[in-house]
Amino acid sequence: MMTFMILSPGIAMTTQIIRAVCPHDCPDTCALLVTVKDGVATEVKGDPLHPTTAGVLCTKVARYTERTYHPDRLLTPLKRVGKKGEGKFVAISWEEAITTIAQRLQKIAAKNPLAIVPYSYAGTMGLVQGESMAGRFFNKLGASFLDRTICASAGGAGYAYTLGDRIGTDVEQTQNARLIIIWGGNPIASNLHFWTRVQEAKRSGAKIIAIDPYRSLSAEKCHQHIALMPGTDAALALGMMHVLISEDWLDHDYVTNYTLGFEQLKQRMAEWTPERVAEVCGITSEEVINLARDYGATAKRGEPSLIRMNYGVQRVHGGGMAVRNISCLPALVGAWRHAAGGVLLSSSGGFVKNTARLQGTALFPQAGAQRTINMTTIGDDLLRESSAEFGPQIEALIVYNSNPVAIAPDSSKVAQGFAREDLFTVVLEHFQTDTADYADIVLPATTQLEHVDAHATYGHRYMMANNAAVAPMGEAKPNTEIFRLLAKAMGFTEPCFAESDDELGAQAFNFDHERTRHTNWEQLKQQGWSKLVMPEVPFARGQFSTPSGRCEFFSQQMLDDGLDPLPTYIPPYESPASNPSLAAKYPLAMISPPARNFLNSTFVNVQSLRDTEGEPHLDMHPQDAATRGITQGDRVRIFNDRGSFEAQVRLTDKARAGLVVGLSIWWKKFARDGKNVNELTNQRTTDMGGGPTFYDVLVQVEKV
Ligand SMILES: Nc1nc2c(c(=O)[nH]1)N[C@H]1C(S)=C(S)[C@@H](COP(=O)(O)OP(=O)(O)OC[C@H]3O[C@@H](n4cnc5c(=O)[nH]c(N)nc54)[C@H](O)[C@@H]3O)O[C@H]1N2
Ligand SMILES: Nc1nc2c(c(=O)[nH]1)N[C@H]1C(S)=C(S)[C@@H](COP(=O)(O)OP(=O)(O)OC[C@H]3O[C@@H](n4cnc5c(=O)[nH]c(N)nc54)[C@H](O)[C@@H]3O)O[C@H]1N2
Ligand code: SF4
Ligand SMILES: [Mo]
Repeated sequence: MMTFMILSPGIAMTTQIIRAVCPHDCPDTCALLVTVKDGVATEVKGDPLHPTTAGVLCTKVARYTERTYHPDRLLTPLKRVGKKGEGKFVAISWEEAITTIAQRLQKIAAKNPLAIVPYSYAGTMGLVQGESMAGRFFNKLGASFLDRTICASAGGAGYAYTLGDRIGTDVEQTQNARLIIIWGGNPIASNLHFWTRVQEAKRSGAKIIAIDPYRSLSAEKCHQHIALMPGTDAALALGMMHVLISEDWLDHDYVTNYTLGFEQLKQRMAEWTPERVAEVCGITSEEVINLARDYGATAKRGEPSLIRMNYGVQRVHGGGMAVRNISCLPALVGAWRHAAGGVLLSSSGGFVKNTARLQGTALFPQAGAQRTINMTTIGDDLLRESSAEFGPQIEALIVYNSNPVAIAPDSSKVAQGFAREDLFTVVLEHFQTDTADYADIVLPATTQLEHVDAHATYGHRYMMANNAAVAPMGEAKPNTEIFRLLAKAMGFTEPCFAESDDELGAQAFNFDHERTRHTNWEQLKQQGWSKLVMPEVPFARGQFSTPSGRCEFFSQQMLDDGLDPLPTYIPPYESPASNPSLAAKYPLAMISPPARNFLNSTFVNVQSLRDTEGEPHLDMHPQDAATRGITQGDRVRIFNDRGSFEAQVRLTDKARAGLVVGLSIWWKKFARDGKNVNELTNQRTTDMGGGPTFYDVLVQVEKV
């Protein structure tokens, strides 16, 4: 922290620069420098010295002070006075809020604590304001566990079966790759600092290929764009493997020494001819063959190829298998021999955390029954009665760091669940979101500028520390403090409930490991960030953290878990090929990837950012529009058996024929019809990991 006095005529102002971290669910986890003048944050900038941030922030966070000092910030606890969902509240004191909540939870817990469910995700990715004190509270209570699947669990499972921990190519190597495949990601919107390095690679001659059903902002700027149908990536990877094997682009030495099950893979791949794959994916067989040849030839030249695999491939029935199949590719051609070669899905597996201590795992009652609720199916689960199979009906839901009424699939079910009069709902928030409208009690939480935190990330390899820059706004409190107060009111006396945020920050990472030993919490707070000490080329000699230590083309664990042990293709639940009768009614596939100026549903209420996005849009191919009598700018209704929402049509061949795209995630209350795209998405889960299938949806579109 740097403090200096600036003397302007007549007034002495203190100006401080505070080291902070962007808390949002974004792989870049930027290092921030916050300028504070007389206790007010006046500017948020990227740290120029942090290698991956390099002084640049996205437009959303460059305007962070607009969010922190937003006139709609929640500044006092609120009690609902209107109907659920109506949004009518009155201010109450913290004392009344905490007492009301504690009494209600005590009553429910006395019958069965499993009827109480936490609901949280990555509104902040901080390890302190995420699941530290909250985890302790729910563990001590003996509440239901929440399976936090809404984003990355399908791919996490597919990656783990194949390669082990979520460790991949270091993003700081990107510019050295000679071939970069951006597979199911739109980095200009959602991984900006990776994209900067892609541009650098491009300038020095690298070939850049995007694989995406939609010509996204990023796909548009690549040398090649392969626009396959959603949910068919696993098949494309099988086709690539077929060509790599049949045309012998293999690194035989790498395959022999560092992989498992090549002979079985070879047999299986014989079935996946480029013609068959082309048919499944809705592309040409030349596209399949040439992609494999580009990939194989890069390796044969001794050059690194990098696959940046992202979330677009995971949000479908076979999302886990897609990640698994793609993860097999680098080992076949030996791409892992290069620092800039391989695949980057997530870097999160590199961090050494003290999760059990931080979250108080040992506090869970020894004799207590356990139950896990999958956050993806919260709609159905809120509507379930008690049963032997399900356990007790959900009676209380404590929501923090998430906005389920807007972001969870099959939204009308979610809203119906939240509207249950007998459900007790508490929402910890910065703003009166769609979810907060359904709360019995709303509690005002602090933002990143107002609290302490420690951050791991999924896009780079730096541990990060966030110092509080300013005092809490109004009566807002950090999540940790709110759970501390609740713990006290519930009579939890363990010393861990008294630990300060700084103590929690100090516990977040295990600093007694070869990756972390070079630093400690005090240093991290002063310096802001510190890189994990890890091999530059992690898998040059295998050393995968799978049971065999190899890249597992054949996985016994998958067989044991009831899955196909070899790479295969699992079709979408909803596609013309997999469900022709459904497609007769709803012929168009719909995807809803993030809009550039929003972060999931965060920032939708920041006027300047919302103005840039305009209103909810649907991108539609001119052919699909013509057959429906739809013209540019028309208001349309998008619908299926689960629900409908309205949007303004943009005719564009960015959406391939047969596909519509609704960039997301809008707050329902900012849409003219009070609805968003999740009215149409479904609660069915992925092949592995229990993840959501947001991009596995058939719809019909009509002019309003
Ligand atoms: N600006 C911004 N940044 C964000 C977010 C945000 O909301 N806004 N969200 C954050 C979060 S939570 C996450 S998880 C990440 C997401 O990170 P990414 O997955 O990198 O980002 P997206 O922008 O979602 O890109 C997904 C792309 O996949 C495409 N896609 C959809 N279905 C398929 C498919 O079946 N196959 C293939 N190959 N592609 C498909 C979409 O058209 C889209 O262009 O981004 C994070 N960063
Ligand atoms: N249709 C469709 N739906 C999707 C997706 C999609 O691509 N399409 N993407 C999915 C993905 S990848 C994800 S990750 C989820 C994201 O879903 P969520 O994790 O729910 O993310 P957000 O919508 O950003 O909501 C986070 C909320 O946390 C609040 N918050 C932030 N910091 C704090 C804090 O310190 N304390 C408290 N109490 N609150 C805080 C913010 O104000 C915000 O309202 O959405 C999923 N939903
Ligand atoms: S949202 Fe992502 S790119 Fe933007 S400042 Fe945060 S970490 Fe950086
Ligand atoms: Mo996500």
